[in-house]
Amino acid sequence: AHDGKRRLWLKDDFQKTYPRRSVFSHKGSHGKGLIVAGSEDMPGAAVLATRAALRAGIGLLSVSAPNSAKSIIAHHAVEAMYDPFDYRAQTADALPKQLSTYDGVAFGPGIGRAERVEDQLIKLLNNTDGVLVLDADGLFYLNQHLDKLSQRSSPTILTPHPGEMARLVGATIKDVENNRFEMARTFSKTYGVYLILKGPNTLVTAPDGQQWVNSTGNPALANGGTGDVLTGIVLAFALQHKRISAALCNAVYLHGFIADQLSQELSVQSGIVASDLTVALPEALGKLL
Ligand code: NPW
Ligand code: AMP
Ligand code: MG
Repeated sequence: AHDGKRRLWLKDDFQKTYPRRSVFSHKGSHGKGLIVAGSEDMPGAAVLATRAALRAGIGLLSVSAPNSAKSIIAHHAVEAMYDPFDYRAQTADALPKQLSTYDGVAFGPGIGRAERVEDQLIKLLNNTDGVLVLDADGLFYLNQHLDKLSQRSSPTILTPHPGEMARLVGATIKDVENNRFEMARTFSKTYGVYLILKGPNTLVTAPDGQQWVNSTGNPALANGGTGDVLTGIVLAFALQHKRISAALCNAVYLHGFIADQLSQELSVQSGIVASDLTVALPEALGKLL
């Protein structure tokens, strides 16, 4: 049921809220972000998130990845910088100073599920002053540390698919799918987070319980890496919009819209891969403005 606190997010909303650049702006004006992503087995997830954040207009981007992945990522995303600091290997006291130079951090795509990942998650939750985006393996250990979410004073954004959401709340995927509106609202309000519950008609929920349903996207997105692309767009938009909720609705809207444009042009819903989305982003954005 529509209770006045939930509505569709449409092209008109996108146009009204998308930030235009000032002629006096410089790279420092459009957000300084850090993406912690990738591992030896999954460098591609970091490539996708990185390329997406760059295409989504982030001002300055650094990437933290293990050395085994770094050169691969750098090859595919030359505009990013590569943080010499491997957050997986450093001690806790070294972390906050480094982190304070970023307006926002995205943590999780392709990092795997080693014990170090849980340690890093705790450090990020305790020490990040700016926007924090948690996705993929960055969500894996979060169900043990939900209490730390409420203690954060700056925006926290979670981007689970139904499988990840089920783990977060200790429910089955079926429960999530049958109760998505209520489950998302209760979760966001309880822990004070922005939640992007992915899937067809992705649902964005703000910490106050307001909800927006996305109207773009199609099964062309139903293959590996598209969520990693969304994470990059989410970070970049969160650092450029005035309101976080508009940033997230626009990120999800654009992500789906790119897929819709590509499937229309090619008359297919398969064979479009995640990296195609990053290449097609600027042209799709141009059609929305
Ligand atoms: P089932 O069994 O498949 O039907 P995981 P992941 C379920 C990285 N990647 N609706 C699913 O269900 C990511 O960044 C790297 C309902 C299963 O139970 C992560 O770091 C790539 N259920 C890592 O891989 C490209 C859904 O959730 C569970 C659902 C693991 O991420 C690929 C699977 O979730 C990938 O992005 C849905 N829409 N979606 C690369 N090129 O480097 C999923 N499920 O175990 O967290 O696995 O999402 O693949
Ligand atoms: P992930 O599972 O993290 O790779 O994220 C998958 C992305 O693709 C999310 O943004 C989903 O909303 C989107 N997606 C997956 N399947 C569909 C579908 N059938 N229709 C629309 N969007 C989808
Ligand atoms: Mg994912």
